[in-house]
Amino acid sequence: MTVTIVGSQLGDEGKGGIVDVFGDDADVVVRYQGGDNAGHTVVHEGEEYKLSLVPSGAIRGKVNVLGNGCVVNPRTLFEELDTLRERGLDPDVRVAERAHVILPYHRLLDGIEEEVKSEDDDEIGTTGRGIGPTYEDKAGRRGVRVGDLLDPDVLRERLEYAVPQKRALVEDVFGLDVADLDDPDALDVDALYDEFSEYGERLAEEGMTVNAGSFLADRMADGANVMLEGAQGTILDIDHGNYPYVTSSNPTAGGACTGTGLAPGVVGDGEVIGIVKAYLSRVGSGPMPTELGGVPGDTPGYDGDPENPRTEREELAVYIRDEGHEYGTVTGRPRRVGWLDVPMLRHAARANGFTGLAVNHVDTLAGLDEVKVGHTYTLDGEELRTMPATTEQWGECEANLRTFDGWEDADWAAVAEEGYEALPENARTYLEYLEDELGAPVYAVGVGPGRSETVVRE
Ligand code: 2SA
Ligand code: MG
Repeated sequence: MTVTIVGSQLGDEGKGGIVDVFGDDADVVVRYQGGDNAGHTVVHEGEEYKLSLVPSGAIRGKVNVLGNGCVVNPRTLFEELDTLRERGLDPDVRVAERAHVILPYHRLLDGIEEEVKSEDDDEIGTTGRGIGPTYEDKAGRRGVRVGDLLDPDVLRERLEYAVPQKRALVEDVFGLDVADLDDPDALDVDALYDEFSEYGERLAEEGMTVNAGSFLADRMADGANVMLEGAQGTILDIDHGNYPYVTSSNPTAGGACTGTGLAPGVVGDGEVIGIVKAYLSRVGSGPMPTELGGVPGDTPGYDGDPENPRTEREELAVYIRDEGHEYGTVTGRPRRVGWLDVPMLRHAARANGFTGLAVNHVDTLAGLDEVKVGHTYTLDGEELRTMPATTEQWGECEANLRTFDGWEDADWAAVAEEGYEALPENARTYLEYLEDELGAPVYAVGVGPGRSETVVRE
């Protein structure tokens, strides 16, 4: 049996808390896409752990797999493993031999390209981890795979092919002098070979590499429950998201098959749980039809000065941002916030085939008189129930809002203890609207950051 956890919006939906709740039954936790761009905080037995690559199951004594759809930075991998070991844990993490390796030049190129685009204000706002350039090399058939690290001759051959191309790109296309770079070794075959063949030795010594598909199929044949943990979200999906403001992988449920080697029927036979934040937040660039405004520097006419009269919408945005702690984990920059975007969610429900929903941050909206959602869009005088295919069209969509009566604040831990029926009635009306629109039942409701603040529906 598999359970796939997918973000239905733009990342930061609170997947971690839900993984926590549903992960108990899992024997194996698998990531199927992305790399160390997936910062999550896990609280376990009173201890807080910050991870960006290693699946959260590592903290709970599960078997963890980084699937072939992932891009793996061995520096981050071993740093996170060493930190967990120093803290007394014994993480069991396997890495797919087919997964691609993030090399220092990928990070370098990620940074350079963002810098170049920012001159025209066109940057994506990437996490700078080299994710995009690594997937580019994968598609361009010039990547280095985890399995290649175990074979020094192959590793050298791959580097000798790729590195001169990267060097030419840096020097001839971007006009930079490699000697002036912070890390000139990022483009030095020998230095890369030395460092990365050592990672290969360590992977081999610790017996960490696997043929992911058969490893997982064998475990399932023995009765294991597998949790497939998506990172980022549907609207950041390279195919189904708002291109080009996307990550370079497939967070959607299809990625759980291609990124692990489990067949579509296997994943489709299990649960696919869509994680929804009860409103919308966004880091980085791109349209947001239900945006409330109020991010200093991003919102025309608002400079962040609290003395400045704000519009009511901006006030509300600032309120929700603070209540929901919507500030970037890494940079601390304020996230853009808006009302729930239901056409976006209908798109996500279709693309992923959600069998259930988990709705988070229901407590954040408590205390508001009214809660709104973008129910449909208007584009060129026509009403749309789902997202258009181009980001330009999406940017022209006007959200048609629907208003719900707000719900009062509550003792959320007590509500979680008591169960779904203990939620304020107006909150349940809101959740039931979502069930109807998305054609999937609400399995869980997040009413706070802790595990004890998740309402699990029986
Ligand atoms: P990249 O670095 O190439 O993946 O960046 C491309 C775009 O994808 C966005 N992006 C993210 N947005 C929100 N959350 C992200 N990660 C979460 C975190 C983890 C999660 O809390 O860090 O929710 O699973 C994430 N990763 C990438 C990025 O802002 C660019 O818009
Ligand atoms: Mg996050």
